Amino acid sequence: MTSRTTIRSLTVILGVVVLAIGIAGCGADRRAPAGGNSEAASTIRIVNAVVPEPPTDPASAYMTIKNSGDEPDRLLRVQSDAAKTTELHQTRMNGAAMSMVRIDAIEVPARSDLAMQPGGYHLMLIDLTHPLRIGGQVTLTLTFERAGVISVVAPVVTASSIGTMHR
Ligand SMILES: [Cu+2]
Repeated sequence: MTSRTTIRSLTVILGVVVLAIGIAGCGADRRAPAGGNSEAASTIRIVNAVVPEPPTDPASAYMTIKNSGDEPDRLLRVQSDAAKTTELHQTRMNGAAMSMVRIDAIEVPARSDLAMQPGGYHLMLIDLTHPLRIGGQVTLTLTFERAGVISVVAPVVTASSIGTMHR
């Protein structure tokens, strides 16, 4: 599909931009327990984390971030064992055309849920370290401004179960 090719080249361009900006600070040392879906004693909880099986590199990841606290929080960065680079992305409408852009952070308002889903926020896993197949798992380590580091394990699921990628 040509749209996929477009996405691919866009991703390459974005990757170059990221390299140019230079993301430092990729050394999350504090490892939160990766227990399926959530993190105890935190105002931030991650549920429904999934990675639709990608036809090729890159892959995307979706989840819902639940903030039970009285303060907003911000997802600042994500690392994964499955990809050399993980970016925060947002799909936007540009007139009739859809495109995705890399964003610096995802704001999670107080006492609310933020759903990452096709057509909106998502994570982009670029330069996969191994092929992602249905039934596999991806560990995602998320760094929040207030809640700190939270790890989740996202199963690789059929792409159709979450809708078309990047739409
Ligand atoms: Cu993307």
